[in-house]
Amino acid sequence: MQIDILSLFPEYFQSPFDVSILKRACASGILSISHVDIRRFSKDKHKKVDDRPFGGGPGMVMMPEPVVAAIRSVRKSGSHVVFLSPQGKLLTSRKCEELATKEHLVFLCGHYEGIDARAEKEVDEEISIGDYVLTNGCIAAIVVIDALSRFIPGVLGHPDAAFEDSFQDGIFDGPQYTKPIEFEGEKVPEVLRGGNHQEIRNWRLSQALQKTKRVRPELYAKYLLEQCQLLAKEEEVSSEPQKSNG
Ligand code: 4G0
Repeated sequence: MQIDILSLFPEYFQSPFDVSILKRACASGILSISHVDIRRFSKDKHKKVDDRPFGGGPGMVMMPEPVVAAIRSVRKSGSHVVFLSPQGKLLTSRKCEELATKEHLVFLCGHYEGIDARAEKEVDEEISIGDYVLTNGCIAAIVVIDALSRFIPGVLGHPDAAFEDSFQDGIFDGPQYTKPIEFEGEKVPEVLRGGNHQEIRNWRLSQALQKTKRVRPELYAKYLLEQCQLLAKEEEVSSEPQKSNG
């Protein structure tokens, strides 16, 4: 996958892609990340890229010319342009899965109070990583790229790993344990050491449901609803009259 990151601070992106899993993905060529400094596209002699909002208000707004020119400098047919903004659609695991199938992603990282509304015609999708404001969109872009990379084939060691993790089925994972068997008086639960895989699955599911219910009641409710709908569907299928050939 080719990724172009358009920002005012290319230096933000050095270390996150130079360690561990993302470093390997870049080195192997699965991921190819380039940086574009939006300031390069300023026509102003002082390389200005922002100005005060018409009508008044706090902060500065990014001017449309450099933003649009930066996007057009990398856009080709099949490009998908994502604008990171607290006013975008909330990022989900499903969205990451979908983004991971694109051939060319362009991330626009805004600064200040966002971008001139007329630059938004070059944007395909506005995404938020959560309901809070950051000083600029660079960290949001790093979050989205990290989360979607896990769904690109070859990035994780095991091809199913991303799909087996937390959130793919809408609830948390169960608690994990490794060595030692006893730590500060607390033992690894007996069931995990017993080797009965059905029992282990059931225990993990029950633990996961308890924690999800406690920490994220709305996720828990959604999960229960989906399970009910699945059951109802199975019921429908198994009670259908058999088709005859005559
Ligand atoms: C656009 C993303 C960009 C508009 C970017 C701010 C949080 C997120 C920015 C604004 C960001 C997020 C209207 C303040 C830059 N902050 N939650 N900051 N406004 O994904």
